[in-house]
Amino acid sequence: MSFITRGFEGRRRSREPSGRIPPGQYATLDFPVLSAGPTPRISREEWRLTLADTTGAERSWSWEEFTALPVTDITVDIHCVTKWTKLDTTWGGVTLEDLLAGVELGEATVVLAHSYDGYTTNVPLADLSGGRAMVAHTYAGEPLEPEHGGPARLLVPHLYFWKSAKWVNRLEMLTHDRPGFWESYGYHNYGDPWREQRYSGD
Ligand SMILES: Nc1nc2c(c(=O)[nH]1)N[C@H]1C(S)=C(S)[C@@H](COP(=O)(O)O)O[C@H]1N2
Ligand SMILES: [Mo]
Repeated sequence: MSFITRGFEGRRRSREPSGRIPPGQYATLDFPVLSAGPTPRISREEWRLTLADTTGAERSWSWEEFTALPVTDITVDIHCVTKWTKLDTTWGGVTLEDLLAGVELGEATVVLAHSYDGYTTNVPLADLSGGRAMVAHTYAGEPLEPEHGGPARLLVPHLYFWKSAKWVNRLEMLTHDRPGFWESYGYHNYGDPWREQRYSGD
């Protein structure tokens, strides 16, 4: 009799189909919290989301106005540059398409997202179209927790997760690209996990 050791792996690996895990990533069931600083506590009463177009004109939503906008639910995989991937996360929020409806985009090509903690990140406007991005206020059917960006965060799941600004409060339309926080510290300007664009030069 022999012990069958075929298939033994010293390290437990994900049984997920490898086609869903971008290069260099591993799947996790945890939801790690990654923030550059302390979690800002923003009450729904004081919360506002402001959108500034390229002319400098602004429009803003209170929590009540924002949550009255049409809600879209999505299930997506998220990929952090620190190498964890979390499959099948479910979110509810307002797609950028719904948010930008009626906004004069002019020559804008990029959105610079600003957050309550001072964080910024830049995302091409094209990547926010087609229902691929939202300002999310719900995670797994519950109000988004402060640690994960609540009351609301940007969610751009097809790019590395640093592009998904937590505690977002301002979306600035730009005609010329400008790096955000991590982008100016050497992270890739675009951040496609499938092309492993972790750092500038990748
Ligand atoms: N406002 C803000 N947004 C942020 C960050 C941050 O420090 N501040 N960290 C980014 C990084 S590097 C990652 S990986 C994700 C982590 O999100 P999580 O804590 O919900 O996992 O948020 C991104 N959004
Ligand atoms: Mo990150």
